[in-house]
Amino acid sequence: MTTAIVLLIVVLGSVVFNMLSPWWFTEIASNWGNIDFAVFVTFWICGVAFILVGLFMVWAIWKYRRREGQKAAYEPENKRLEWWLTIVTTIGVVGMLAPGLIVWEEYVHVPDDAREVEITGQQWSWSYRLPGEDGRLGTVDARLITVDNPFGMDPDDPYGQDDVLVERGALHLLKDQPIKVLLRSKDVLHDFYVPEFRAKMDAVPGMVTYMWFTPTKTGIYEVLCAELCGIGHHTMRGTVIVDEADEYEAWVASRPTWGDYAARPVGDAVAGQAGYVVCAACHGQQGEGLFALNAPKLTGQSAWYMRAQIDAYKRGFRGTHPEDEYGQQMAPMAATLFDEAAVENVIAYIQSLPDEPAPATIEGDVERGADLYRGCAVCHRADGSGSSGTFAPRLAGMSDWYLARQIVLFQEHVRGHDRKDTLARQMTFMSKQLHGQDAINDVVAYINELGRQGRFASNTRVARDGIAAVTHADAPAGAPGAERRP
Ligand code: HEC
Ligand code: HEC
Ligand SMILES: [Cu+2]
Repeated sequence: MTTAIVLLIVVLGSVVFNMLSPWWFTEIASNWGNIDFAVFVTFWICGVAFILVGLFMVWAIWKYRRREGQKAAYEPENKRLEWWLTIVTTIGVVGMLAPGLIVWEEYVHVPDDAREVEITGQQWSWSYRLPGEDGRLGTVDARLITVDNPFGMDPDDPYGQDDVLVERGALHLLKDQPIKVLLRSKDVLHDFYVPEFRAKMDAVPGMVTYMWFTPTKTGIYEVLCAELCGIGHHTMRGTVIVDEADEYEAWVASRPTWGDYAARPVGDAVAGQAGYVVCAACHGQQGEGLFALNAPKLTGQSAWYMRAQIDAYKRGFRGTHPEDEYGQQMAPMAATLFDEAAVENVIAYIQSLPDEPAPATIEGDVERGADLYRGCAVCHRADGSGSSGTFAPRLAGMSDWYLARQIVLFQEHVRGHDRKDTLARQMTFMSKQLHGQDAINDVVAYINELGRQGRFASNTRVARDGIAAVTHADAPAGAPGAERRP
């Protein structure tokens, strides 16, 4: 009797829960309404079967409960009942499979007017490549990937020159324009998924997979990775913005092409010295950082990271939030570096300055810090030297008070307030693993320890992990990419 009541509660409870539950599909923003339809059909068929079987079991347990003097009858065969069950189950299974097959047929046939976008997954971020005016993506090769050629573009392919490269930040798409997504992965399995678009597909290292969809609503959408891809998997978010034509065209025009990447001026330290005069007022004559002016040490920081941060200030990702007191001092300074050459020159000068570990000002429990730092090491490396592969900067030997303050800014969404600033938002997820100021001090104290030991080579030329660990300058003869750089 108790069993029957418990079963009845389970059946009715499940139905009520599904009707009242706040967890439901997000509002759809693509053409794939029929994917929703296929899911609904499955949901209803399973739901009805679940209720019928559940109630039948409740009824059978109650009706045929044990009674004095009553014996069970043994009836192994019942042709009529078996026919009946076979037909009903077949209808149910066909009902669930058929819509899926019809939708899949559509899903694998890309319409002729679709535009291509290439999306590359890597631990733990997304990057994007759009064909330029010629409408054709240039060839890429994983063996050509270096710090200066993060997409592995073939420098000899003329189709690649006008390809628009989006290494960090948001992907913009044009509303009502069918998109064919080509998916690549640099390391392990990932899966590109925007819940509002419904469509998703695995990115598999060594091959190019595809899917298509048409965005139908303007808006800002979050990209998820739908394939468990390592310790930072939950932080592998991205941003897709669906625009009307005007905004879309303006965005495409504002992003650098491979031609721009390849033609990026080489920094001239001598020219940069004059530009650095302004910076020295706050960051110190030797780039050592001035605590009194809240300006961190810059020497020893990698070029790609300083370039990205100056860009972040220029684009308003940093230094615009009302609570970003110190960032607001830096933002107008970034604006004085008015072109790429000015940026590259001043970075080259900073890199020519001596790199001494910054003095430790923060104390904490180093042992506990070492424990906490284990989660950080997957991106910032065990020695705190940073990695261009994960876009995580060098921490060891840098101004500790600045690092501690940045962690708080990440936690409070001051740094990373803009949804397009995807990498700062990734750090927000990580920063929340440090509960309380003590934890922050402990981990920073451990980072100080790494800096004091100076156990890593200076970071100015640290290349992408794993793949092609050479930059053009360091490449030994015959190394992949060594002689192929434009
Ligand atoms: C008015 C003082 C001031 C001047 C001048 C200044 N900065 Fe800064 N800079 C700051 C402050 C303060 C921060 C830290 C902001 C924060 O805490 O969020 C900063 C941060 C930075 C960062 C980010 C470092 C990191 O690890 O994220 C870079 C890069 C940088 N400055 C480069 C420069 C360069 C290059 C110049 C010269 C063109 C310059 N700064 C001039 C005050 C200044
Ligand atoms: C999933 C990769 C990842 C992990 C794990 C991670 N970080 Fe970061 N971290 C980043 C990225 C990417 C940035 C640069 C953000 C940007 O470009 O704005 C960053 C930036 C930072 C900065 C700012 C440095 C500067 O010069 O401005 C600090 C401080 C920091 N991380 C500390 C930590 C600590 C402490 C942990 C461990 C609790 C950690 N990170 C774990 C990816 C990561
Ligand atoms: Cu992933």
